[in-house]
Amino acid sequence: MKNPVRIAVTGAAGQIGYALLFRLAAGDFLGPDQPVRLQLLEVTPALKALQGVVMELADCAFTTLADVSTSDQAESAFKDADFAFLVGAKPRGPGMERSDLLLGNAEIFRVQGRALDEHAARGVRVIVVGNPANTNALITSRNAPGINPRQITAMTRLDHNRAVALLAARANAGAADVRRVCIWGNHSTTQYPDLHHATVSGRPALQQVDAAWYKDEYIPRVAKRGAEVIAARGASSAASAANAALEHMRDWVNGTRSGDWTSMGIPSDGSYGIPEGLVYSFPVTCHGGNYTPVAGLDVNAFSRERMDATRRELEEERDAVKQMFAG
Ligand code: NAX
Repeated sequence: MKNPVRIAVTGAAGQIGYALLFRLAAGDFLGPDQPVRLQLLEVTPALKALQGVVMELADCAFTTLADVSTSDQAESAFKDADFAFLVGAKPRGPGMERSDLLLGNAEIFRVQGRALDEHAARGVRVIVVGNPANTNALITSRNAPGINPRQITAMTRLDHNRAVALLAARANAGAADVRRVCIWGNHSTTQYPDLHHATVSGRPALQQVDAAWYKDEYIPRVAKRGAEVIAARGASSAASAANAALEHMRDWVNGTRSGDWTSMGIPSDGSYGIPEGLVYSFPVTCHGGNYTPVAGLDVNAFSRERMDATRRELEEERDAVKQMFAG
């Protein structure tokens, strides 16, 4: 057995936390030979509920779970962390404007960015799940000057997976037959699921579905799938979100499959006209523990319009939380 790696998870007593922790502990992330230490962060009132989750983790007798610690202090949860899943965030309450949500969560990620900067391993890889995920990732990064901004990413993998699944169903194919779907932009309803480069069973996806369905049904349905789940389940996506977070991190570490890519919210390198540093979802390939945005894709007028709309929303979010950036 190897030395344990340290995985910090925030919002660990929440519903995504409940779906995520058992998979991390079972070795679904780093494999059956890699023990993990889970370092769980919650707000003080949720620590009791978290103890119940810790008991259940113990009751699984996972051979890959070396240790579990809990805390309401970010410094303690992020100590020497190799990976951090930033899931915890304030939900949007009744009567709350999007701007209130932005600022309320901005404070959480400002504090956590500082704590990561001071206490996490220098090579820590971070995924921000808590909404608004892209902008929270930007705030985290802007408060962690000692960590390479490329190591702080936002989750759009759930949107990506939804896009793959809905395309596969329409084309009477399986998810494994679908390649090169991508999500551009924000994890919000302005996101742009792009099928112009996608294939199903090796043939262009847009030759297998009609253009009106793509534009009028598919794009809005992927973007609003979260609301569809809430309407049916009475609660927001949890197991699928946990799965997506795990796959985002696993592909980052182990690589994307040959001939395919995935979608990750990453600081823009300036390509495709997206301002440098904005945390925007791009198609990426992962190899050797690193990710690389896919370069040189053709962007037609249809795509350009949508990529710019979601870019504008992210710029507005960034401008609304600027006071949270250090320095
Ligand atoms: P829950 O409300 O079930 O759990 C959130 C947990 O975070 C709570 O237990 C809460 O006590 C904790 N928390 C709040 N502030 C904290 C802080 N400062 N430090 C540590 N813990 C804190 O929400 P859940 O359904 O688990 O969703 C978590 C977040 O993921 C939400 O912001 C949600 O909007 C977001 N999502 C993001 C998705 C994405 O694709 N990026 C999809 C799924 C999900 O909606």
